[in-house]
Amino acid sequence: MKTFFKIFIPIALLVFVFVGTSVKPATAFKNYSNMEMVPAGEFWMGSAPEETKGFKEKYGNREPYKSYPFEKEQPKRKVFLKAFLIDRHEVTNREYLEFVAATGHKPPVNWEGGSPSSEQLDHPALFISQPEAAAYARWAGKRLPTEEEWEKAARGPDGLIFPWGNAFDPFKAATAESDLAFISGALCAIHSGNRVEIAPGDVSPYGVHDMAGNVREWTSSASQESPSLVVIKGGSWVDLSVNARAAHREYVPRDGTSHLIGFRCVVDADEASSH
Ligand SMILES: [Ca+2]
Repeated sequence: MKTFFKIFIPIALLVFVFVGTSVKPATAFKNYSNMEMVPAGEFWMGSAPEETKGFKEKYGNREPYKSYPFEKEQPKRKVFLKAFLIDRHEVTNREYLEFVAATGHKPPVNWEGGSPSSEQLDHPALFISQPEAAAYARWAGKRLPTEEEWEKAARGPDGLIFPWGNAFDPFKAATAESDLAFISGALCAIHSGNRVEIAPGDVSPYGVHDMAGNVREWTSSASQESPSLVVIKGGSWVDLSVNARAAHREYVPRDGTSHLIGFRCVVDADEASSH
């Protein structure tokens, strides 16, 4: 019996140590270095009627804007948010690859052979559903932004229509109305979008890039009427300037994936400062 315990106890300890060390939370080393601070405070959310009037006149008679509910952006109202950090750019394939490698999560379908090409590394991660984007965010110690957080990060406290100001400028963001020389890379690579931060002027008052254009982005905000639908924000390189407005919103099925939808993450400022 004594011999049994002599052998059993060390083996049991070994098993305990092995199991104990292998069951780690599936969370990456928290890295907030590529994030920008959005301070606590009120911001102007939504649109005033006079701000949508021109866009409605210009686009309201053509598909797909005939049914776009401009009036649902109203009223323009003040909303208070706590301080948070937000990713400076859309999550890239390089960043998503770390998640896939660490967790075994399935890679996006535009990665041939299960890995992004070298050209895709600094382009936004695409073909990812909203729950998958949320899983990446949890792994990274972050979360998806609410619609309110996304909109504040895009337009600043004073309610700018676009991240850079109130007038559209085709040389600033990657949209369908942009300077062609500047989005031609995306036109040649329709499943990859543009390299993040390549649009020189698509920068918000908080230093956040690509919120008007490049690819649309998931939020954590669901539709009140249809919880399977969630809000996506921002335009893309195939969208017109009307979509590039910070107040623009669309509802899409949360389990859908698209070559036009990427995402970025946020973290509460007090949580980030505790690490
Ligand atoms: Ca974007």
